[in-house]
Amino acid sequence: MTRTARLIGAPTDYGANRRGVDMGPSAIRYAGLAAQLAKAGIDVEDAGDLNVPLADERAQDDSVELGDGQARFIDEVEEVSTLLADEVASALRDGSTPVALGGDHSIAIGSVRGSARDADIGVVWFDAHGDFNTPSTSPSGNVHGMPLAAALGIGDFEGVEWANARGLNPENVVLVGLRDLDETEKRVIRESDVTAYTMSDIDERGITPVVEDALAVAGEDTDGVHVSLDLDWLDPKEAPGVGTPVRGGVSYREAHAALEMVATSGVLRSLELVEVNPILDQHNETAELATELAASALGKRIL
Ligand code: B3U
Ligand code: MN
Ligand code: MN
Repeated sequence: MTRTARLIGAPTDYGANRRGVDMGPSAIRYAGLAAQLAKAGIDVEDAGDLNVPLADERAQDDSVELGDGQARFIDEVEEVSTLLADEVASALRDGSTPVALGGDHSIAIGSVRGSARDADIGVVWFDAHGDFNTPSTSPSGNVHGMPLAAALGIGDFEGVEWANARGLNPENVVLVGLRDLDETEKRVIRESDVTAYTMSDIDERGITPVVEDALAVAGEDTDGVHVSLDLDWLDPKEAPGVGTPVRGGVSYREAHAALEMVATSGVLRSLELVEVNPILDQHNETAELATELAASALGKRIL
């Protein structure tokens, strides 16, 4: 059966410390995502963009308490997450594969929650960062460094209904390609039951075995896997247009190999592309890369 991808734009940067990622959905659409997917034999629907609160109306005092810590723009993040969770869940109910276009990585709170609404899911998180901070451990207060802790209800996020993803067990969460973690965040990851593969694991074992394991762990006893692709997973040479570039990321070929494996595994339930920052990009190449990688994940074949 042909897959139908439903694009859902989440033009928000409330979770990030730099402006610009709110233009990500436009940049990715402009890079030709719909046309590329159609060329690859995937049916495409475009649900348009979520109605994100206007940044110009941002509160002056952006730091909000949550639990024992601080999270910037948490009310706006909640609003966007709630809208996105509904859109993702309804795409799935209609038999489509939701493809959320960020936006900063805080949108994952909504996409994971939406994907888990009617199912038990796993998550594969391709990222330089752990995104495992809580408001108490975060050095920045930026929610894009917290979405996994939020979805799993860790620390200050315990019992925060709008953020927690009910059908998600930490045993089915796998991080891939880590290379920039905060000290306390490391401890929170180690104390959790998630699986984390760093860039060192990829260096030692190669991308293919690592991603094979990641998909197996995420998919075990679940109804499908949400794949979250932070473009800063790639080396900044390949993906310069991201808010927080970190040297030493995966190559163009490694990224395609990984996302092609996502397609062949058959477990993909929902996908998101985040942290594309057109202001920092060169000729929209990071958005184009995001587009190509989405096509690979959704089943584009070379031959
Ligand atoms: N871990 C840091 C930095 C960071 C996380 N995610 C991004 N940056 N994109 C933090 O602020 O939590
Ligand atoms: Mn991230
Ligand atoms: Mn990142």
